[in-house]
Amino acid sequence: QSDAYQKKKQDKIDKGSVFTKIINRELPATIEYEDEEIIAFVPNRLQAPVHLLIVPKKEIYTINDAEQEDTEVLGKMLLVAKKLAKEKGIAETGYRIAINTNEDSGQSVFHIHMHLLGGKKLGPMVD
Ligand code: DGP
Repeated sequence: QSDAYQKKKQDKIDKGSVFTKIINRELPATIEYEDEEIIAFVPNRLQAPVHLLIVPKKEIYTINDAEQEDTEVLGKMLLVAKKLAKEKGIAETGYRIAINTNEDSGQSVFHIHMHLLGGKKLGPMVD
């Protein structure tokens, strides 16, 4: 990681994640799913006609920071993605699930989130 990225990342971690603010209703968002452990909402910048973020309420910074005890919630996030894909009508046409990690992926929020993307023919995974 570059020094600049590392510094920005640490600043964001120290401030607390924007997703925790959404969970605590300190920031508005269009929430599409919520249970005790997981929330799903529409991102503030759509990258596909259907785009949702599936987020564990536990503030895990990156997948690198996930631990054995997070196994269950990480698995449940996939099942929430599946359910939302069906509800949004993209289960059969197709969709992509992605988790960005650190600088080369462009991760900008340091609270694990699964992107659910669909509603059009998606471009290549890597450009
Ligand atoms: P990533 O690049 O993987 O870290 O994606 C961050 C995602 O979070 C991106 O889809 C935009 C979204 N996002 C960032 N800040 C906010 C916010 O304040 N509200 C909402 N709804 N989404 C946000």
